[in-house]
Amino acid sequence: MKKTVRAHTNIALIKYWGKRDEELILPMNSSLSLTLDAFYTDTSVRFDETKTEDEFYLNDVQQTGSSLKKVQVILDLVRQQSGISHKAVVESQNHVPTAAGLASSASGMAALAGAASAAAGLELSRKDLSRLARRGSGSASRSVYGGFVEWQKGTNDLDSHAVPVDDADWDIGMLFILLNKKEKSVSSREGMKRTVETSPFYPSWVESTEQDLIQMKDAIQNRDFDTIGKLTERSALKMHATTLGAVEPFTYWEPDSLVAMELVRTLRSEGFHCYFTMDAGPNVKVLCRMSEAKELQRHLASRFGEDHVLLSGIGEGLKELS
Ligand code: FM0
Repeated sequence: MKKTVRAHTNIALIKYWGKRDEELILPMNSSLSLTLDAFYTDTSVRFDETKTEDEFYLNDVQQTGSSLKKVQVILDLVRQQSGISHKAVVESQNHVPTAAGLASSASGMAALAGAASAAAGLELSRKDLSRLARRGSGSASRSVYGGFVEWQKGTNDLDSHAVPVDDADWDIGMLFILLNKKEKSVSSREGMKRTVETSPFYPSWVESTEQDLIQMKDAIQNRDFDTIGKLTERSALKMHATTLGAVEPFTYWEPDSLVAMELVRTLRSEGFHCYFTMDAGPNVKVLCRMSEAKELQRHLASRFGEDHVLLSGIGEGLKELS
């Protein structure tokens, strides 16, 4: 049985940064994200008794090495849970603009968890899909749901999963300023590990994030956009601050990242409702009001170029396509 599932990417407003268990992918802190409709992954899986090895095709190109290994983490868990021993054929189409340099592991691993479990005949709850996606990539646990989503760090494998917070269907969008398509030099996996192990700033990150998350959920409940925005910027800046204290120190910022953040501040002083965030790369994402997004996009594009500023609305959770 071949199953195809679509998952959208998500961007964290309160970041996940650091693991307490690397194999189970249990995080040090809970996080909260927004699922977006512009970027997504469609993945098909079938278990095939005639195959002697797992095969993984990404945008029609067969993958080997670490890319295949990450997929096999999920396939092996699904085989364990279902009792199926056959190898699998996995075909993924990433609908992320090729030059974007945006992480696709969140949508990729969520779509894979959905398709592999369905192809094996497992009828997993959303909670168990989130737990399964988490084992592929922490951020993928959140792409199971649409809108605002919290990944509760939990106490163990069973209770560390995402929960829906709000459908975000109230004048919210996100702009992506694409600055660089180069491979990141420090992956998020390696970067967070180094930070946990060596940065003296890390304990304050964990401690203060707990408060930020409580305030964020309050602000979402009150639909208080500016408080959501301020907390979003604060979480991103604090996360990036921890990397400067690591040994060896590193940063994902590039000169243009600073230019973009400053432009967002300037536009805000001119009356726009806009707030930046950044992940494990130089691109800057801008939380904004959908009603102001087109105009903001024009301002940002006049500095960074039309092809470099993309707009997204709010996305939905995992969806079985066939
Ligand atoms: O998304 O090692 O999920 O909360 O994007 O695969 O569990 O790729 F900015 C960093 C995402 C980290 C913040 O890390 O790591 C966020 C980040 P994995 P991910």
